[in-house]
Amino acid sequence: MNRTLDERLDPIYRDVLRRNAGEEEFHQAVREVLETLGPVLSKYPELGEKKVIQRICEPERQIIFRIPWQDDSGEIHINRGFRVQFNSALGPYKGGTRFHPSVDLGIIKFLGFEQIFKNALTGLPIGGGKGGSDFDPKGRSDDEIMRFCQSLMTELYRHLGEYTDVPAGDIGVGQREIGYMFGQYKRMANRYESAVLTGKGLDWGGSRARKEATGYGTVFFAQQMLKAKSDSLEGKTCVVSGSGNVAVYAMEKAIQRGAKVIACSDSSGYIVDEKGIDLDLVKRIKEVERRRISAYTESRKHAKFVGQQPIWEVKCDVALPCATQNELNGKHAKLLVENGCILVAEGANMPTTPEAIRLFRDAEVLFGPGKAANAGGVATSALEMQQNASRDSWSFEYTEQRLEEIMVNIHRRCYETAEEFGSPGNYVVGANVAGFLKVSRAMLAMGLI
Ligand code: NDP
Ligand code: 2IT
Repeated sequence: MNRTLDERLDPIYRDVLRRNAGEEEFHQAVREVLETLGPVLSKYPELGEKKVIQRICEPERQIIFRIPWQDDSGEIHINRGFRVQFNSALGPYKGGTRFHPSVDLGIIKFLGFEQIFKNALTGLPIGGGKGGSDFDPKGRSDDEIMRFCQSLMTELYRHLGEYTDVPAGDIGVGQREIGYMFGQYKRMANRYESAVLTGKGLDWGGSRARKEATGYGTVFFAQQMLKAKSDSLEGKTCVVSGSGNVAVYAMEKAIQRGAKVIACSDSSGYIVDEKGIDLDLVKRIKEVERRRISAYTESRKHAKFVGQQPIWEVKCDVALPCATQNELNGKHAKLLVENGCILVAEGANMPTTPEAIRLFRDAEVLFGPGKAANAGGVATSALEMQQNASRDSWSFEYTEQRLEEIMVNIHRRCYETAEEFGSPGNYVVGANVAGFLKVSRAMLAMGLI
């Protein structure tokens, strides 16, 4: 990765800045990819001539809509909904839905942009998209969540379809929300179209291992990175940020593969349990009771809750950021490096700032970017679509085995591509270039699209 963009890429980036003013996260995601594409343009000049990069940076379609809904007291609220249909060269738009007060167009565009390359890396037939709303689900009742999801889908359903656009979950959206959205889609479209959403419940078209897939996949990817260095997870101390869907199942698989997980967090702070995190307790607090992570210390008295401090100050061998974008900055990276961390794999999307990535590279810390390391979630969504298409449902063991094979293949593709393009060991280069080449080839084959 070069900090300065070469003369072919710099004008493209400037144009992205000009056309998408104020969308900082989108700029960051685009820049990170452009920084790795110089050698690709040198090897394949036709990609430059045909302006493939410029085309990829422009979403195919962006939908912004009003979501009116009523809370339990009768008060009316207006939220904003987004769906960015970024690229459909490889398949229907595919990507999650985020409910968080910070959501705006720039955040959905950064997520949709990264999704294009991530989905390409899975090797499965899925294009890239993302959606969400600035709705804050915290403290809302089940009924309020249902009314909100129904209102959102009343508008969005006309833009979806198993061959068009297939949303799933992300921050603030899990199986409960997917259920409410699926129910409303079914009413509006008058179609039981299972593969229009993924992350469904097992009784109504969901896939086994989808819930676990992103976190498990991140750990499978980390294992492959270690294996390439003749090392393993066995006995490693591990710190995982977040305590949502991705974090919980990253912790579960890390523990199953012999690591000791000692800390996790939510937006109010982190807990450290030097005896090893009690995962059943975390699941009960977060999945069943929907409480704050600080409640952990009520049952495990020796554990400590630390508010207002970064979890990255906890000494560890392996760090898995699984919460949100830009949660691990240069200062945090320095702490991790000083404390002897040897591997960082991104369960979240873009959790590591560009400065932190640079510091990890300089210190030779293994770094697995989200596009590759967290692709297991969307890959298993594609497996859910396969099961829906054949009206079948696979066992947990078989689905997990498919997931692990996919993660091994993604790792191999990134590793080999980084070598081929002159940056051995640089998974950022490997993931960006391998994903980009796959999408570009499809776009060139389809003419000027
Ligand atoms: P969840 O909503 O289940 O959990 C999110 C976790 O991150 C919570 O612990 C939450 O804490 C914390 N968090 C969220 N926003 C912030 C913030 N602004 N500051 C600090 N902490 C925050 O979401 P997921 O686990 O599904 O998603 C986590 C990350 O993984 C996201 O980056 C998402 O895009 C990415 N991802 C998700 C996939 C999936 O299949 N779900 C697939 C691939 C990537 P709190 O409860 O306090 O807000
Ligand atoms: O960021 C992601 O890859 C997701 N939130 C999952 C997308 C999906 O369609 O399963």
